Amino acid sequence: VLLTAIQFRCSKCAVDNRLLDEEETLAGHSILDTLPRYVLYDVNKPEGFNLRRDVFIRMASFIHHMNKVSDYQWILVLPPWHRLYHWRSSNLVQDCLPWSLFFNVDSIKKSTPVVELHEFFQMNGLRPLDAQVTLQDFNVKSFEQYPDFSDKWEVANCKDRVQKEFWNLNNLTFTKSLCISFQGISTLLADIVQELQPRTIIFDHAELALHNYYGGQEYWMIRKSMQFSKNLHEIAKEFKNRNLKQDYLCAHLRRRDFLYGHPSDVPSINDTARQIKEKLILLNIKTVFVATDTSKTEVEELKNYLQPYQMFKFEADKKTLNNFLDGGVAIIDQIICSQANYFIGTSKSTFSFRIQEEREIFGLPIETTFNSFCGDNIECTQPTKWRLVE
Ligand code: GFB
Repeated sequence: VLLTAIQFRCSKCAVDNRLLDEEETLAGHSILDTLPRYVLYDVNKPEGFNLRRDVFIRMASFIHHMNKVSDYQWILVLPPWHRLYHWRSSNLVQDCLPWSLFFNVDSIKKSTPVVELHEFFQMNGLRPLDAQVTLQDFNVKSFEQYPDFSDKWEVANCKDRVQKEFWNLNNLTFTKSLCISFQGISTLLADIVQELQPRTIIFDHAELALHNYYGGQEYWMIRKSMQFSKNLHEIAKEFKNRNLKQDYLCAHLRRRDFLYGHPSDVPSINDTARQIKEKLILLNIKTVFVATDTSKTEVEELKNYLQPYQMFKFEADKKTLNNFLDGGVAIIDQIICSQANYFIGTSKSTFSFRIQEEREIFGLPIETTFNSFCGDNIECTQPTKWRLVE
């Protein structure tokens, strides 16, 4: 896995220069008609890792739909993880990372036909993609005047800049490029494919396509297949064996941009400690694991406030950070939180939502899972309980 990750850098993406011969025929049909077709996608740049995991589920649903309604076999190309805004270690190269660095791709493949981008290149060669579709909202003004929630799409003038180079790959080109105003669920993308008849297509701003049925059977089937990689599980296990042999509560404190993005959901450090202590007393637990994106100073401050309780935080050593990067360290935090006796997350954080889902998959009692911090002096509502559906 590591080797794949290290070898897989944008500049070195292995591209098979051999183009399939269009003229090659099989029983009168182009041989290309017998080959699988591919959907690639990308997401709005500033979006974080855990929203992107959700967009994958929507696109996987779409691929399932395509494989039901189309004569061709459709495969989803996993978009490489590329320079996310929240990955703050500036000394690390965090470009074009394969999913196998973070996920057990074999497990994903059991639920959905997917390939990594470099596998797609091996099959497609340098052939330009048949279509690039940039999804965009319908005009918001008209939406306010005439609220219209119907599913719809139409080819339109491009509102914003169209992405010329995905993931810094100048060898990924397109035969045609268009913008489509889109409102609806991800299976509606099938109508666009039906219209364009591409063999290969890339959707940009795939986050605009919504879930067919959020929290339904298909959602959970795909979600369950998104297991983290064995290497990351192993590191989390070692940390737990060393530090968390007893019952522990996990607190996910999302701070940084949430401090101004969602100020009423983020308590002060002092009040965070108060809310944690209240639970520790109630549950008779003595140990806290903290997952957070905040500064070392605030972590130390929290540790002091939490005394006499023991507080642990995962600190990656150099080797772990170099191998698994900021994304891997965040996942290790999530794994440890998903196995805690009790979890308190940050309201509205998709990082916390994904931990809650993982705990549902493990079948942990719901009262230990769907809890979040409240802002200072605010009586807040607790998170919606999205229960697993088999
Ligand atoms: O995952 P994410 O989409 O969750 O983005 P939100 C937050 C990122 O911050 C994570 C880091 O993917 C990590 O890289 N991070 C947050 C953490 N909490 C932790 C933690 O406990 N441990 C570690 N190691 N890293 C959304 C963003 O964030 O917030 C949107 O996706 C937007 O782009 C919005 O900024 C306001 O849902 O919390």
